[in-house]
Amino acid sequence: MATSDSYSFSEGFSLTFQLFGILGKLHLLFLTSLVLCPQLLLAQWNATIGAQSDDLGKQALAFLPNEIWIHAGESITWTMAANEGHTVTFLTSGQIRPPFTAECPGFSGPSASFDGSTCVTSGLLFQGDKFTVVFPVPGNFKLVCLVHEGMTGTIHVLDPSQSLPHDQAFYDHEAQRESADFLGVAIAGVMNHQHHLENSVIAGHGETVATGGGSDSLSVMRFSDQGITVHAGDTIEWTNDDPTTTHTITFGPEPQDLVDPSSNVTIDADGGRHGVLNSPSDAVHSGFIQAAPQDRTGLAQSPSGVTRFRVTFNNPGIYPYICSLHDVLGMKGSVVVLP
Ligand SMILES: [Cu+2]
Repeated sequence: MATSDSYSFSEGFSLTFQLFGILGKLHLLFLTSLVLCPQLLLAQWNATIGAQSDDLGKQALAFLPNEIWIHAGESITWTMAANEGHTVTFLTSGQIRPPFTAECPGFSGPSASFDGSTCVTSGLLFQGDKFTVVFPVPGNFKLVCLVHEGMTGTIHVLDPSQSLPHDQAFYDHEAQRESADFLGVAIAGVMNHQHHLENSVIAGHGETVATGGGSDSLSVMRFSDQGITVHAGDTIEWTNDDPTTTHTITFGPEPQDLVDPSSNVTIDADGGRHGVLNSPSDAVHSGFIQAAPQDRTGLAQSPSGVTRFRVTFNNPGIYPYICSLHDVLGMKGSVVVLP
């Protein structure tokens, strides 16, 4: 028994030794191949979507960063860092932009590969969600968010023989710097600066900026005067100052149709929408209040935006209201109507 045991031991030792030898050779082969063919070292890149203030009121509608250079065959993983929903979407060249609810017809999956021939989209992403896209062929690909029209970027996919201008640390730094720039904007000043008319409320404020890769916006998802006081018979005017983000002014329950105004809304001579409330139990919904999209030469111009909503309060009371799109981010207010 003892002899047999020692025989097995030495045999096992010898096998283990041989295994180490093979692994060592494989390791050396792997390292050699990396030196000769660096493209075998496929990088996995990371980027962030969105940034927000602690109170969720300031939302950076941005890919951070929005321009990345990678090698063909590599992938990028985007991670959501905001409560406002976004998509990671690559449309094909010239494709009509679909509504975010339609996504890319035929496409589904938690991860994707984009070579420019078939539309790819993440679907609506929220805080903490991730989406990875592999880019198998060289090309320059536009990145968009289907929810926010001014939120774009570019992915430059180079042949592996070409060198990349930046590393992951550079992109991490860019993302942090851009995010800090957005969230550092003093919104109280911005909102108050334009809040100069009596009985007027700014319903959201925004600023759009560009980089070499695309455009980003800061959206302030707040009403400038969250507790305004007026007298019976007065009219309050809400104005959306944001160039890209839509808001609503909604008294009473949220309607099924958020896009269109409720049937008790009329149109003023200047195009602003107008509702009348006789008691705090009445309901009225502005529909989407938003700026006109940017015009493009060679295409039909877009109609002027409906940027204003007015409500006349006939009787005293406390009238709470929300933006039905951004109430989850805290975009709420109330009107106190005195006799
Ligand atoms: Cu809103």
